[in-house]
Amino acid sequence: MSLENLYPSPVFKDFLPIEYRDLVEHGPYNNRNGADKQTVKVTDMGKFKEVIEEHPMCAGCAMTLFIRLVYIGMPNPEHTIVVGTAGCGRLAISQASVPFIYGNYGDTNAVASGLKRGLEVRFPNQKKDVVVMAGDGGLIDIGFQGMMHSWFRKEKFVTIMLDNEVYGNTGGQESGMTNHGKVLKMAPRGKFGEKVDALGLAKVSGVDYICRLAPTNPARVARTVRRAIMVAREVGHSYIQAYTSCNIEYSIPTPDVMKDAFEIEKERYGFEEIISPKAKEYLDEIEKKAKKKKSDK
Ligand SMILES: Cc1ncc(C[n+]2csc(CCOP(=O)(O)OP(=O)(O)O)c2C)c(N)n1
Ligand code: SF4
Repeated sequence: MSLENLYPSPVFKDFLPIEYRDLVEHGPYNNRNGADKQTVKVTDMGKFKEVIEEHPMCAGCAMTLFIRLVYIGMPNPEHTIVVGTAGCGRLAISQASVPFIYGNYGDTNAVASGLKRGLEVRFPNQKKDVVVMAGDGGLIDIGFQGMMHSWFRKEKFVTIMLDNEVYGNTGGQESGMTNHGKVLKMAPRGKFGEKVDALGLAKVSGVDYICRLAPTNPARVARTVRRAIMVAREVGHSYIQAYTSCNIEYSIPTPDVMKDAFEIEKERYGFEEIISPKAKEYLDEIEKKAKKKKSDK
C-alpha cells in the first residue's frame, strides 16, 4: 500500500463510509505534522482513528490491547505488511487497514523471508517493513523450524510472538511456551516440559534486537515496536516476545486482566531488551537525531 492508494479520489469522498473517511482524515496517516512517519502517540489513543477498525476477540483480551499498540508503534503503516497465521491474534490483525498475509500455520517466517526479499527487489527506493505476528503455538511449536532458520539467516523483518502461553484459539492445549506443570483444559495432567527459553534461542541465533515485555506500559510497547522495526530495516532480525494473557483459558476475570499482567511482569515476565552492538549503534544514532529535531522546534 502507499498513501496514494489510501486517499480517495475527491469525487468519491462523500460516498465513502464514515469509518473510511475517518481513517483518512483522522488516522495515523494524517497525523504527521509534516513528518514522513506517523506521529500519533499512545497518550492520544481515543483521539485518532486507529488502523484496527473492530475485532471479534474476547472482551478484555490483553492480546487485543497489545495488537492495537503494535499498529500505533509502526513508523510507516502504509509501507508495512503483516504476516500471521491461525490463532486468536489474526482475528484482530485481519481487521487492520494494513496489508495482512495469512500464512499456513507454521509457514509465517518462511513467507516473510521471501516477501521481504521480493519487496527489496521490487521497491529498491522505498523501505517496506515486514512484521510477523503470531501466537506462541504458531511460532515455538509448529513454526519453530521456519522461525529459527529466519533468525539464523538474519532476515530483515520482525517476529512478534503473542505469548498467551496456550493454544487459545483451539480451546486450551499446552504450547512450548506454557509453564511447567500448568494444567489446562486440554492438558489435564499438567505440562510435562519447561517453558522454552525463546529469548535465549534468539540470542544464540544472532537476532539483533530482542525484547520481552508485558502490555503494562503502552508507550513502551509502541517504542519497542518502533525500535524493532527500525533495526530490522537496517541491521538484521528483531524478535519481540509479549505476554498477552488468555483470560478465557487461564480463567482470569475480565476486570483483573491488567492486574494479572502487572503481577506476571513482576514475577517472571520483566521488561528485558537484548541489543547487539551494531543495532545499538544504529538506534543511538537515529534516536539522537530524533531528539535533536524535537529540541530544535
Ligand atoms: C497446520 C495446522 N495445524 C493445526 C491448525 C489448528 N489450529 C488453529 S489455531 C491453533 C492454535 C493456536 O495457538 P497459538 O498459535 O498459540 O495462538 P493463540 O490462539 O493462542 O493466540 C491450531 C492448532 C491449523 N490451523 N493448521
Ligand atoms: S481465547 Fe484467549 S487469547 Fe483468544 S481471544 Fe479469547 S481471551 Fe484472547
